[in-house]
Amino acid sequence: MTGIRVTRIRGRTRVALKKAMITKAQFAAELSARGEFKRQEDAFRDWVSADGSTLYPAVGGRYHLYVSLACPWASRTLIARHLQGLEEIVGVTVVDPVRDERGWAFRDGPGYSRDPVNGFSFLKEAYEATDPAWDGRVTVPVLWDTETRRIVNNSEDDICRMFDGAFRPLAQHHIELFPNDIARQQGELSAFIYDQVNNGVYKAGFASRQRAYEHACRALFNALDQLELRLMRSRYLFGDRIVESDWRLFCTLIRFDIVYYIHFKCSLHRILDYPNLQGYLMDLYQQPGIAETVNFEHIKHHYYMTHDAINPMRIVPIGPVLDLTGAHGREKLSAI
Ligand SMILES: N[C@@H](CCC(=O)N[C@@H](CS)C(=O)NCC(=O)O)C(=O)O
Repeated sequence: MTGIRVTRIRGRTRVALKKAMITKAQFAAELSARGEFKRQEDAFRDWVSADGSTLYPAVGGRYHLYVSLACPWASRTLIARHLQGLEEIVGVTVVDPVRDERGWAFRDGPGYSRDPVNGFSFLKEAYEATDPAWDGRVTVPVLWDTETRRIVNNSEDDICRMFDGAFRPLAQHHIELFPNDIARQQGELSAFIYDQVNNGVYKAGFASRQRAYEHACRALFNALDQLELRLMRSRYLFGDRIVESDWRLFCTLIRFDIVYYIHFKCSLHRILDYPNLQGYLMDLYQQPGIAETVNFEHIKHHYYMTHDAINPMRIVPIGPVLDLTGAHGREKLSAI
């Protein structure tokens, strides 16, 4: 298919470019021929170890986390860091939520700052320092090693596991985010949530064809329907304990009504329309220290002002009004 259509109207030749060809898709390099968003793989997967068995021993003050508070993946690492009491052990720098074609940047602003560790202006400098030939998309989160001056890992799944595991001896307290007795079921549920929900909203939002969008969106709401049912009788995904899968789901739910419903057209229902998911979201939001990791200004400004293919005028909606601080009534499920 050329993307150019030639028609004859009253003897005159009319050449029309197909809209999809002249409109640049968001992250065009990660689109299939069918217009489906195919997320790039995480590139850096080295491991911090408690016992010094890798190049990166767990040492307080050595590693630094670069995050965006807008990003659901990065936010999960921030939550894991908080839950394990690693605030004094692993430093954090937050990037400017609004990103242009130069990628994530360090600037001073409300809730974000310049880079005190390396003095980088852009996060891509960390990628280039680690791999001079890097030409993929520069993403957050990044776990940086101040000693070897390179990225250890840019996969949020790995970083959460390291915070739960290798850093445990340094942690102020410990919450079991990956309990052994449910390892298999948790792995399966997390993979499902990743594919259908965490990445599902992106597959809907970045699709460049109607069919791809509808397919992703229906899969997403099918998954939300299943989770709504699961949470009808269970306070959290695995009973009364809050595990990593819950925080994984939380990071998408908290952005859903204010961003994904509108910006990514995930518009069959709001989370507010699901009584169990909404109560569960409020319950998690009200856990100690969690609301402090959520910055709605960063979230809204990032999505609405960064994806110019989706929202070229960069207008940030004033709503919706969310109240996540009221009574959620989920405690009663704990008593069962
Ligand atoms: N590591 C994550 C993806 C991380 C990611 O894509 N982060 C986004 C922010 S939410 C990012 O940094 N995007 C770069 C950009 O927008 O150019 C995964 O593979 O699931």
